[in-house]
Amino acid sequence: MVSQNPIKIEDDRTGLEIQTLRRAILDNLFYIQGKFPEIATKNDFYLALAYTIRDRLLQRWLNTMQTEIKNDVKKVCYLSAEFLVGPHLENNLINLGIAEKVKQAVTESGLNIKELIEAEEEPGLGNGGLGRLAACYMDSLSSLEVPAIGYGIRYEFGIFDQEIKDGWQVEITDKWLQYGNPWEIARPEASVTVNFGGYTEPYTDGHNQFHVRWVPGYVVKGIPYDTPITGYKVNTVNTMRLWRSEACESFDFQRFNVGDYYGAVDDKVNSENITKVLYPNDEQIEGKELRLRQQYFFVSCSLQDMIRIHLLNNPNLDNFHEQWAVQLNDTHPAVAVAELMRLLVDIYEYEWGKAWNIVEKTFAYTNHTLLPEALEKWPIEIFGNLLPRVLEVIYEINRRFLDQVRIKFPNDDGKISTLSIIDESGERYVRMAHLACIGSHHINGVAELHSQLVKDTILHDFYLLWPQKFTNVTNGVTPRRWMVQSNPRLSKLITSKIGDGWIKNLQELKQLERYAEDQTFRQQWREAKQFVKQDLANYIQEKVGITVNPESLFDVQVKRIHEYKRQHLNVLHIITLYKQMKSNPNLDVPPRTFIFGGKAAPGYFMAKRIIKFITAVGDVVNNDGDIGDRLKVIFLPDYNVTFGQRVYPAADLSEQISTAGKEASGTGNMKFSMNGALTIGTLDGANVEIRQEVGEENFFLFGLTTPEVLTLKDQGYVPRRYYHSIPELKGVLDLIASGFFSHGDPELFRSIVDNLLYDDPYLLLADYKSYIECQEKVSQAYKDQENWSKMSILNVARMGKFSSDRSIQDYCNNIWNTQPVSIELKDYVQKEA
Ligand code: NBX
Repeated sequence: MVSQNPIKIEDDRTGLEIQTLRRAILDNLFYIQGKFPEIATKNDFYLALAYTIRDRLLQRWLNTMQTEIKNDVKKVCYLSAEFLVGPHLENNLINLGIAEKVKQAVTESGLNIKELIEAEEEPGLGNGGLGRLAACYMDSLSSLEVPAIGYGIRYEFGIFDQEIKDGWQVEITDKWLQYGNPWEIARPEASVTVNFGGYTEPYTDGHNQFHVRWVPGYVVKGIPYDTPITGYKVNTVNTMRLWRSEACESFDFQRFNVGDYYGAVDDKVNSENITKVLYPNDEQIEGKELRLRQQYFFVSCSLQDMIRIHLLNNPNLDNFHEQWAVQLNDTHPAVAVAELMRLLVDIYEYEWGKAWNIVEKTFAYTNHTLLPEALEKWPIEIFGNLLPRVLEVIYEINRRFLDQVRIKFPNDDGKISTLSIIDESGERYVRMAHLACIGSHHINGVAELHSQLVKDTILHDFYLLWPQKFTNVTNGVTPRRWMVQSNPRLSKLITSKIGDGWIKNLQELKQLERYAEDQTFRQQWREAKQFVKQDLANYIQEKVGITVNPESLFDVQVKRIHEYKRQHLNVLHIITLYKQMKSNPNLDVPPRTFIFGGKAAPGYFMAKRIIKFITAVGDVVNNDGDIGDRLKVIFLPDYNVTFGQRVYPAADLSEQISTAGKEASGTGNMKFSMNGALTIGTLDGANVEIRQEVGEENFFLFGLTTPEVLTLKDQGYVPRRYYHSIPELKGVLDLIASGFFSHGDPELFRSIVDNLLYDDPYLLLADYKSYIECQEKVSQAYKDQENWSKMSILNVARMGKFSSDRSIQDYCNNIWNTQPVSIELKDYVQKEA
């Protein structure tokens, strides 16, 4: 090969001069989109700009990959079935530190940067908190220069788009890829194959060694698609590597040759189905075989990929655990424990004990839920038919594990049955959390309270066995996306006082505390809030055609719709307030706008009915002339990352009202508070720690504590007692039951009312009084705007702990034992032939 000019980090192609940027946008429009500006669509311009930005991060990206492979440093692998990354363009502009220049170039080209940013379709590759957490962690890993790969699934259809028709949720297919994805690069050369079905058979090799061979029923190909994850103002650009499934040609051809054309096509369809669609259930398992296929597919692809990369620099896999820290994001990838054993023992011919030693030191497991209905378990039948060899490996892991249990707890059959990977209490199941615990060196919950409950309840017997494995890492969120990007006004105001160090080190926000006493600053603080509230009011007008008062208290609850999150408790308060206003027109409370957003799992009856309940109450309240703009109830359809960026900054009040002990952590709670909203919340999940940090006087606390919830349930909870003893509550429930919010139809919300009166598993009625009283305090407090601003400033000033940078630092120090590596930028020079 001949020597060539180097590919420079910046040159006439990739430079950052305004003219160079303008030329690049035009070039990409022409050479990639094949369009002149005259006929280009908004999406064409967006793509042209996106490619322009991608070109400007490629050197950093490739240098990061090369450094990590060459230096053979320990890498973090975040294994997650979901990555809810949100739109890339603006985030990359901010992280690369080129937002201003690019804006200028775009504007001078006669384009509107805001419009182009908004043209990006967000990749909805997750359900909610768990998937979004993975995205915040990827941002922090890069920003902290920790070598990392995020491995997951490239769903062709992500979380459904939500429309509201006649007040009900309607699901629409999410076609995020239809106009092209400029951020990903396919790497078909790094494809791998994954076995499914078939049977196993023993054999002895040439050295008389006994082995097992898996003869698969069919084989699927996994193709990696890489997306760059930039860090904030560092050279590190890590990779998110998502797998797409495809049929293996070789298998097609076998059938093709015998004339079974449709059979061959069938294989293709079945193989490609694996990564077709994200399961839209959160906190509710669906024991569908296809879901297990998804899990095993991406786990096997990812482990094979790690092994391939490892063997580029190492003679064997003996030191695999010294080079890779693999984090299991909940149990969705827990089959990795058995799969790595299988690869080591069957393919690389490791002796079992030696292989297990590697496996145990490789994995760590994060638990995200205590809800029994969310704990993954697979019927043995399904598991064994789909993954016969993996099930054998699990049996052997279990056999050896139970021998250990017998030593620790002699003659205790109870312990055997509670700890076993196999649930044998009825139909037999594989318990994925047990596999994850046994195969991991650390197990963590996602907030202090949650980690304690993990030890006390669902994994109690594992805790007795291995107390040293258990730890806590409180969740965090990235201040780049959730402050700098979503709330530029507030961010600039903060920076004008304390400099911009807080963006990398969120604890520096502490310096804001003294400005809480500064009247001029408080005024500026309110102006920043008012600006985004007006913006949201305009958006509401445009989206749902309702005029809201931008001066009213914006009371916001956005999150997945779930009974344990108690959106319907919020509605009980709205109805209470409505009734009070109707009977006392002069009631002295500040006007409020209640804003809801969130998707319900398509098969979750109660969640869907709660959406209808919210919109129905809104229909009555919003159209009541006596009420005017003192009370509005808005359900904004299609809550997603993009909409989150709009709503968190505009909130005055953040609703974090789950039943104590049910929300593992919550992360929306953090996003609100770091944007200056005050929280009304229970002592649940990370609320406990947020309140600790911001100070109890700056947090609206209500409701039962976790021990009180448990005691009340133990004693036999009778919700009707509350109904009969609290006249206000009775009035509210009777009004709903009368059909007042359903055009006289008492049936529509009967399921909600009856559920509350006769079961109320999430204790709404028990917490009602305390919630209403607390809301009255909120109303009183809002009247004193000066003091409200002080509380708001103190909230932001004290949120340093909840940066995902702190969480990632905790993982690095206490679980992964990994170090940052700074990336040196080098022009790429081709070697002489
Ligand atoms: O994970 C959430 C918890 O509910 C939150 O409290 C927590 O803050 C967050 C991050 O730790 N869990 C969650 O979002 N789960 C899912 O989305 C989910 C998705 C699929 C599934 C089960 C749960 N099969």
